[in-house]
Amino acid sequence: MAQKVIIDCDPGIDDALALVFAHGDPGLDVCGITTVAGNVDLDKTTANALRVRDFIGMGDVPVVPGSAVPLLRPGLDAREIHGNTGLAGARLPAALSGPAPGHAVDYLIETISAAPGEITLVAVGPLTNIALAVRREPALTSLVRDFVIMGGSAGRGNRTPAAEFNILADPESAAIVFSAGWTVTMIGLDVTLQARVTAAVRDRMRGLGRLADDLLLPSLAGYRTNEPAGSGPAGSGPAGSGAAGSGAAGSGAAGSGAAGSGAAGSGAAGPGGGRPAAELGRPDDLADPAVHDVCAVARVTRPDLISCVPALVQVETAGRLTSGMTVTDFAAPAAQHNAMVGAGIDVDAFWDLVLSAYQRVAAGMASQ
Ligand SMILES: [Ca+2]
Repeated sequence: MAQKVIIDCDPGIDDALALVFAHGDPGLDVCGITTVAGNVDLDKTTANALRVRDFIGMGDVPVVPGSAVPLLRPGLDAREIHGNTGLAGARLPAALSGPAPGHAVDYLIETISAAPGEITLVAVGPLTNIALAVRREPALTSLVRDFVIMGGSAGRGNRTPAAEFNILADPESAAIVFSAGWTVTMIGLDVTLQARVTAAVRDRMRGLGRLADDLLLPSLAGYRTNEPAGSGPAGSGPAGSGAAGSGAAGSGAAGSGAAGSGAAGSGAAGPGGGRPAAELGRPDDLADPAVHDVCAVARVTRPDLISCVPALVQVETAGRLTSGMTVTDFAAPAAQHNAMVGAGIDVDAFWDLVLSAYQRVAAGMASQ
């Protein structure tokens, strides 16, 4: 039986590609989509989720808007990567209907509580909605079947040298989520930068009709041209992040022990093979973009494709240069582990899986 998932997202090009994948994969049953401010503002992430939903024929899956701003900090977006609309290049018609009533946090609590142990929650944007949900209903951590995020990195970041965008955008929420008492499956840059859209992958997308011509290919092209040259020495965001709200949180959550983690992180490449450890955290490159969020959804339906290593992950909220860093300690005692950290991915099998899901979606669209 297909696994029920709720996808909390901030579309965003790779979010859109992840929604299409989730819809097309026979192992997944998308029962809801919640939105959060992230790549672009909440109105746009919600509108984009609705447009993608209707374009690919996901029926009446509810799209429920959530948090418009991070817990403590001013909003941080990624328009330079995803375009001003959030779906640069895509040519999607207007949505057929509006968002569902209510707030994402209520929806998450109500829906997950109504089906204990059945629903896997996949969060592929900043973790604001999830933090609010577990604060309001702490039992949520034991009511989900599983909890998977795209975010973080055991190595280096992409938006800053230390931090990945989803975590950097709302580090206090991420700190709450990682210390909530559940196991977070963290599919971060260590995995996602391995699964790139090469020219060969794009070739395999051709022939998928409107799905490819109006969404997949043009948005990937927009994504590529909008990608910052973040690999330069200065990195991209010189951490306007750090200053903002750091002292405020008193988020004892993050705690102390950063010790030793850096070193361990780089050693963890092993399990899935893949690139040498030194390359795992390298920033996105211009030629072959990564599709981060798709990897997190793939882990839900095919856990065998993405290997994970248990660890203690703590989120830096007070760092001057390292705010939003997911400090990953693979050497922590097992009793302290709060995460399964993605390390390796079978790239060929991943693309076979994703492209066959896209084929299913394209066939469904063609028959309408
Ligand atoms: Ca996202």
